[in-house]
Amino acid sequence: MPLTRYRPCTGDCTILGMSSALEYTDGTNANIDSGLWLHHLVMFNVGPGREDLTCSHRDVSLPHVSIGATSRNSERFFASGNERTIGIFPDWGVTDVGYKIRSTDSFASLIELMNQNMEDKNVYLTITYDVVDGHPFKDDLKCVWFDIRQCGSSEVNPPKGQNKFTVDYSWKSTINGQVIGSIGHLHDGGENITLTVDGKNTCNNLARYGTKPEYVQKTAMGHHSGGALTHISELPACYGSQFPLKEMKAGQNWTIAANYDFNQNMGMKHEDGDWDSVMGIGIMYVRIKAQ
Ligand SMILES: [Cu+2]
Repeated sequence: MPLTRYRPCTGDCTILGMSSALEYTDGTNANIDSGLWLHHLVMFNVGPGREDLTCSHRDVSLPHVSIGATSRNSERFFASGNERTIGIFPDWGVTDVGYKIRSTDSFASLIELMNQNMEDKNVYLTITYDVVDGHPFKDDLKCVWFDIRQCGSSEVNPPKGQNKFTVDYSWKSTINGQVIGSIGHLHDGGENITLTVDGKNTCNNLARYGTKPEYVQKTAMGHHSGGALTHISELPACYGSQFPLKEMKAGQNWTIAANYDFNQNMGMKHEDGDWDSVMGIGIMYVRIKAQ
């Protein structure tokens, strides 16, 4: 479901952080324990000068087409799965840069929600911004989107008969900058996401399961009833000392690897017993120095 043409401010502003959630009409949390999933939210910024670096070499990029744009006039800058990662740059120790929104920008989103109940439910998708007016900082942030099915559906079918496997994607950098941190997205069964630069590891997002009660189902529900009851509840961001190699230079080779092991944590299953498709996404925020 695409949603287009909204923004957190009129005129210029700067985003310092973001998160997303689902709420019932009375403001309470709508989550897996009551059968409600924030399956995916992908946010795009559309406007002159916007470019999605990891897809702009493609004439057609599916996610961008889906919101009525292209990878040469829009860029993905935030996403959330049901783990509902909070990315707030000052919490990462970075207080002098943010993502600059211009008066010519507008936002669009791809949204997929899931209700495992037999009856309809009314919920709100919420997006929370930490935002300041204007452009108080000299530098800007660029978002670099890593994806095991890049410029496509983001979904990969697990290799038949394999419970343990890795899916990866590499990108040759076209920019110079400094990474301030990264967030990621995995599906159930995912162990971790690693990011490497020229073969050297620089981030390991370890998935945690069932660390909050709202991520544990009491009974199996709906069409995924063959799968697990305990789901990914946290995929912590990489920043600071957990992201040791911060320099991004044109020509470097950056790789994301999503490691899955259904023997450790069950994935989602179809009614026919096959594992559901999986994802591996890394969203890296890179400081671009003012000229
Ligand atoms: Cu997903």
